[in-house]
Amino acid sequence: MRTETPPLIRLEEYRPSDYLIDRVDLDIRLDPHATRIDATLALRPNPAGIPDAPLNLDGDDLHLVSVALDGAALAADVYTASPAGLSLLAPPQKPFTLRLVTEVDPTANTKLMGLYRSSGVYCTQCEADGFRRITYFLDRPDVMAVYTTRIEADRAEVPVLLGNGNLIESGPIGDDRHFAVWHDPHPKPAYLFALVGGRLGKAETRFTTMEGRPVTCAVYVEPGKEPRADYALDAVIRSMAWDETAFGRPYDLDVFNVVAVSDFNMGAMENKGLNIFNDKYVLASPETATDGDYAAIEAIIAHEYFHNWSGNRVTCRDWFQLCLKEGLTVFRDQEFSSDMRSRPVHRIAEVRGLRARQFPEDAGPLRHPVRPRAYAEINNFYTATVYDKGAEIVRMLRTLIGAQAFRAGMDRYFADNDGRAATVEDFLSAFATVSGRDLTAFARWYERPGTPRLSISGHYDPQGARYTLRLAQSLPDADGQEGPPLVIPVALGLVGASGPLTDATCAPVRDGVFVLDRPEAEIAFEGVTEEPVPSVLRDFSAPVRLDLGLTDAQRMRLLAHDSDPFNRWQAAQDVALRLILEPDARRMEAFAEALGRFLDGEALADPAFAALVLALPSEGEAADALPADVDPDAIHRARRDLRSFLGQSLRPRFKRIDAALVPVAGAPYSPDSASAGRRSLRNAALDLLAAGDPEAGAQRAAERLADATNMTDRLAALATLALIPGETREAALADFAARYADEPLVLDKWFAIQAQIPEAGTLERIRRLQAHPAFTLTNPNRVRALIGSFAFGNPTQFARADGAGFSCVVKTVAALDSTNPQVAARLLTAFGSWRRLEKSRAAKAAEMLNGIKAIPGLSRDSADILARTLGGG
Ligand code: B3K
Ligand code: ZN
Repeated sequence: MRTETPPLIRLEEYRPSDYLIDRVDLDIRLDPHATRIDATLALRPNPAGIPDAPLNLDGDDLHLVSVALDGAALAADVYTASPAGLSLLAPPQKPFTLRLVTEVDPTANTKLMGLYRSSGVYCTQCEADGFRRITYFLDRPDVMAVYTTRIEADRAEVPVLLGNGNLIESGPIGDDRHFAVWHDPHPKPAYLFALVGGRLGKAETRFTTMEGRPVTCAVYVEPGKEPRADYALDAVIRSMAWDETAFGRPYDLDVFNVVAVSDFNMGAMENKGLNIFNDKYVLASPETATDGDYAAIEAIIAHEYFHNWSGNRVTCRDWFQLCLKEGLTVFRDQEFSSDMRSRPVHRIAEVRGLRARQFPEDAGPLRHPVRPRAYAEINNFYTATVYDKGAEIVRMLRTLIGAQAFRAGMDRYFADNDGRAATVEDFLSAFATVSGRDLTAFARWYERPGTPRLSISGHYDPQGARYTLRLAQSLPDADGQEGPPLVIPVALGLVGASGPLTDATCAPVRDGVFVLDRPEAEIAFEGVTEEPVPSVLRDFSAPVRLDLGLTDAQRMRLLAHDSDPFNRWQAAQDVALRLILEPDARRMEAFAEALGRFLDGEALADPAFAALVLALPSEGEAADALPADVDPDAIHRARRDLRSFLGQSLRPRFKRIDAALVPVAGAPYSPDSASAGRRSLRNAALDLLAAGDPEAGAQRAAERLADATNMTDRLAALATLALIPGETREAALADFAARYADEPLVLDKWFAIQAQIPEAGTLERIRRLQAHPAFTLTNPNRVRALIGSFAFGNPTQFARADGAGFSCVVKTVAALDSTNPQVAARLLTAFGSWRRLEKSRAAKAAEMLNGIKAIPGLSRDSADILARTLGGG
């Protein structure tokens, strides 16, 4: 059997469901191997559907025990049932109930979709289509029901029973068993259903909403780890307060529960009132979590909480509208984090993420519009494009119509669509209504794949004191033809020799923003008394690639004098990127001098920002900037040489920074962004010093490792040391493993650091690590830590010229595909840029990919990624 290209589901074929489900009553008896689900569904024909149509319920790997219609067992000739579905051939054309009893084995569920067990804890994951692995259902987001869930279990094995909504009843059954009944009054699609049962400890607090509703908030974790839940719990409270102030959105149940589990396919899930999290994004202590982990926990707690309105109260009509909840919710969590931390620093981090993940996706065979038009496997569309470019579209919308109209539009969207399953059109129409704008052309951002190019050239006329900018946009379609223009908000300004030229005026530029809605435009600034440097796309006002042919000197003027922090950072990045792609000794020296001046001037005033300026563009970003024939080794060498040069020539500065930022002895660790910023600058200095002088660097990093009082500094030192081959490194790695042998999340970091070492020996190291007793394919975090970090974070070794790196990843995909296809398919996306590699590497990649094609019974998840990766241009 050869892998077939899976069939496509298309947006244009959307039809309302022929039947609706108003109420779902579940009675679930938890058992490790035979959990019984007794489901009563209150159904009725949908007036918007086709009358007399058969009722086709979805199923996936289900075992049917019994089925009854309005209380009577069904005759065998009126329905068909299989593990993949149940159909009633002639259902009643009036409201009716269907009672379905199914049985599932949560322990055998390795896909981690539907009901499964993670370290003995029962939990569920239903998005996108996991509910059909629990009972037969109309498993589509536009079928919304009110759920009541009774859960029963052995009291000793499963002391905690959690469901969606509010707890309405609970109690013992005999000596050994107990039950809990949860009722969720808010109609919801099946993908938001959840239950949890297990032995869990909790951290708990109360919050009173702006409407005066008292809410009990709890974070449930493995017993003994309760103190590590405090930061997540605090983030819950801050998220609740922020959504009230920033968007006027209060919480709407009496309880809000978060549960951390250790086997989870992604980051977290926004089930109504019962968010389930990968424990990586909940558990934090200074000894085990880095500043980055704290920031991610805060962001993801916020993200899932914000879904309560953007996703749950207003959900998606179909999965094509996924960006409606994901893009919007990413935008909301970004705003939250920006308010909690430094806004410019956070914006830079967002854009780095977008460029690292979304730009390459948009330039490769897996590219798709933010609202895809067709999919074979929806779980493969939880992508950087849907999430991060989706968020950029919302951000552009706010820039275009202004913050006030944006807020009014959001209010309108929530009011008009509350309790409904909405579309992108519903979203845009709310903003069109409140702003009076026609957003038809703007909507093209949702439809057109690819990253637009924005080319800018400037001309200065000293006599007329006029500066003219020509802007042109380009985004060819698949056939190479230029498509209809996008609406691009371009934030810009002019910068003189000693600062922004505030007297220059340009009529079409309002509030610092020019809206480019044609293929090209020319704008003129008047009153320009000196030759300026244009600062374009301030704050990264649109997700485009910018061609702005500035000289290094002009860019260094922006670094020194622009009022926009984003473009100050961008200017240094642009110079560094060019130095990686076209190394040049003289320009390197000039860059080091400019960086030196920058560091002398203000490194210590905003350490987090300074650390970002020192973080050179990644190897991936350099590869992404090349048209084709990417040689990862050449990029790596050039970047290493640049780092080494900067480390040597700025050595006294880095030593000063290092000394100035020594933590106060005995001061307790705090994850706040100012403290984190100081650590990040000091660790960046350490890293560049080591790049300049590896021998001394290894020594210094080993000392830092020994002195570190928190995981941030310890891991940074280990990462620095990991780049310097030798005994010191190996000893440090061994120490680290011994010290954290009982800390799975820290061991993940240990696996990940080693997987990213850019040396030929890494593949052999990975083989050894695969045989390490702590390595397992059943835990997604572990697989991502070792194999994911290698595939996505080690460009030279993954794309080794001999193909052995590709082979290692492909073998893992093959080994994992039948047990956990979602994680396997995600690993496979590491091949997304294979066509852009130089020819011999590309040939190896193609050979490996074609090899997987022959695997019998390859999952739809992997087959879909494979077909698109090999097929698309
Ligand atoms: N909505 C979930 C992601 C579900 C992924 C399904 N394959 C988490 C989030 O984005 O908030
Ligand atoms: Zn989300």
